[in-house]
Amino acid sequence: MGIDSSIFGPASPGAEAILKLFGTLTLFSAVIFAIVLGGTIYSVVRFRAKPGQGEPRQVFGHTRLEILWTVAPAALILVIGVLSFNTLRVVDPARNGQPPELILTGHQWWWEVEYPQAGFVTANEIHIPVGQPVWIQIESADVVHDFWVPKLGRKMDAIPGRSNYLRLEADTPGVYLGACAEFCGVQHAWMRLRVIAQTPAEYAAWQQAQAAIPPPPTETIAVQGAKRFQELTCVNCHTIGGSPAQANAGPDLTHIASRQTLGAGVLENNTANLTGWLTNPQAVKPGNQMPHFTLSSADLSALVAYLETLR
Ligand code: HEC
Ligand SMILES: [Cu+2]
Repeated sequence: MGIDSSIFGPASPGAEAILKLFGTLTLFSAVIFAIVLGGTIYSVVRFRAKPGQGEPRQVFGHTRLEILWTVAPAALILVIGVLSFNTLRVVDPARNGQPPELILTGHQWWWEVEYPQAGFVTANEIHIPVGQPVWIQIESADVVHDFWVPKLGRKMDAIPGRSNYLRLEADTPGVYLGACAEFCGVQHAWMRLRVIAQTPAEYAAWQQAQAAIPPPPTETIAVQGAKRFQELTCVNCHTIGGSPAQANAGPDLTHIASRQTLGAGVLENNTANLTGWLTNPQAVKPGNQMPHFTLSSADLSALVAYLETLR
């Protein structure tokens, strides 16, 4: 899972603008630091008290110096202000009523991802077309969360009862790691997400696959798993398209097998880890909102077989 997520490798115009501003301001600070430290060292050495020397000459008020140390910082702040506003124009442009491509809702401790136009819901994984800015609407189902994908730019809070918008864009195809950046409870650290930037053709194919209802299972064990899913309490919290399960206290599982991770990034999505999750989600991600059911081993393998058909 070692995906590079460093702000020093920006992959969007917004992230590039932020890094550039950061570099310039660090340079300013370094110069000021050198001037102050250099002046201090010079004064300490040059004006050190010598034996037999009395009190040094006292100076009260120096108009020229006072003007200088008022005007210089004010000019510096003005320059920083102009640079910052220019950066803001890039990272936070006006939306002008454009509809969001997707609606992202923070839950303790996972992300619900809805594509309203294409008409489907997924979790912990955002797909976008590469090189095309998309607007995302950011919501919260419970407490304040914060969406942050360091390589793709600025952060944006997810606040209950308030819609925030962010323009998301990636310059190159790839997987970008993101995380909740506002402490939101015990599993805040495992509230990650991935942004997957694809070519427009791949993106369209992905959308089409996600919007489709997966075919009913045919293998006996998977058929049994589908039945047990409806009989157990799973249906009270999860949605599976084309089945009676239509709840959203937990992630939508319609295409769970097509996703890269389980538990908002805590596990790579594969058979062993899916089995481990269903065996005891509380051991994998302590305190998360899915209870430990102590499933029989027959139920466990049937459920895993079924969920793995949901591609
Ligand atoms: C009380 C609500 C609740 C019930 C009941 C429940 N789950 Fe969950 N489930 C959740 C929540 C919440 C998560 C997300 C946990 C997290 O990542 O923090 C989850 C996550 C999952 C995941 C991982 C999905 C992903 O995208 O990460 C699977 C698979 C899953 N549940 C299957 C089941 C099955 C099978 C059952 C029935 C045996 C079940 N769940 C019952 C709430 C529930
Ligand atoms: Cu959080």
